[in-house]
Amino acid sequence: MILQAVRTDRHECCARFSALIQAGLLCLGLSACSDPEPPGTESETPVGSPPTLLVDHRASPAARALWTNLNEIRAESVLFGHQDSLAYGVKWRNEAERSDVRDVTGDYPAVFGWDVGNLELGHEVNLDGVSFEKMQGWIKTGYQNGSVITISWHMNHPATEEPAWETSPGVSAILPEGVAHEDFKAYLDLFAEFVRGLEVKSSDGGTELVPIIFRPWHEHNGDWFWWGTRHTTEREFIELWRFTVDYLRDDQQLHNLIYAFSPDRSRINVDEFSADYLYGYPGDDYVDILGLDNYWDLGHSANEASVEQQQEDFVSSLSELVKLAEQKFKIPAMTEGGQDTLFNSNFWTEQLLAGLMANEYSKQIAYVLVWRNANREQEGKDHFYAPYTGHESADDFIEFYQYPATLFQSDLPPLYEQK
Ligand code: BMA
Repeated sequence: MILQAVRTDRHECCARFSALIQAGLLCLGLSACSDPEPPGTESETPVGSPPTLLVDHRASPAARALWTNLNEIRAESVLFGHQDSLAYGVKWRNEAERSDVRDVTGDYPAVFGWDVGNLELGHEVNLDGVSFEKMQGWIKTGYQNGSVITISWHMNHPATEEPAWETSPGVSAILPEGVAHEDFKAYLDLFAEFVRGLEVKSSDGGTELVPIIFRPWHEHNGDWFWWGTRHTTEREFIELWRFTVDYLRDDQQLHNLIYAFSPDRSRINVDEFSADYLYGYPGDDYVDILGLDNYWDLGHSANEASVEQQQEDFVSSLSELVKLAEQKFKIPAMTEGGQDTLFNSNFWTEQLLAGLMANEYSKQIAYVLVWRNANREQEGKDHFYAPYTGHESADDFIEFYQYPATLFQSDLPPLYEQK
């Protein structure tokens, strides 16, 4: 039964899966294979268009191309990403076209991460002081130069306007029956307005919205955000995720979003990876990218395991993530992470690259995004994940940059064109 329900486009699209299909290993109990089309969407896909594999069956051609191309090139390469890269660095701010990554390597990241926390409060700058207007400009430039854009959201609570880290109340207040549901929808409306501002010229002479890998409600398996465990039940979390997707896709009609799910590694036992990883999983119809936030195995201050054990766990986490993603026809990615302040000067080759290149599975991770380089003067502390000029790990980072499999902006093939 299930085999009969497999849509042929899935076969055609992913040559990498065909060997498995021939071997009879696929589609045994995988819900992605049997998920029904939402009513009325299949017929709207123009004949001859690329196969639709995304949460949004009406995703824009550029968004579909991005997913398909990322899925293809991950076999050979891994894209390097950096949060807030163009907005500030450890020793600079408000300088056009600068990035600590570029200062060290001469190249920009292949993935630019941004966060829209505080957009919902009507602020002009995000929770880390980045102007939303400038962010829109950087997103467009990053896209026009061929890089990938991803957005996370440290959302204040709609009922209290308290920061993401203020854990009370949890999610129930903002679900459809909750007292703050309309406030929550108003937050999503502001996000939709921001996204609609990401309009660029398309190759056919019209306009289109920059494709965005949207990563809401991250690290929900931890207890540090109000949408996390202890403040929100698993059922509530799933409802929250599905509502968010349904609202942005169907009510707001945004068709440039690719949805990434990203639990935190610290709350996953690598020996029980799938079971722990899938806590709060909203279903294959609601997720395009299986992400993992991993600071834990890369020298997190609270991790008491030996360096060797952490590296072993790092490899396991990446490998298990890839296996799970491939079963589900999703793209695996390390959506956030790194080593705060880079105290190992060989971090890039000894830890990150060694982990990524460890085996045939870990090599299939599509991208890695390291977190932001806080401005030392403005924030009064050291909190950075990419090296800056003169930092002890800069030479090692150049080695990471030069390694053939790591892709930075100038290495990228056209990601937004369907082949
Ligand atoms: C955290 C830290 C905070 C920051 C937040 C949102 O990991 O970097 O300083 O405010 O992310 O970017």
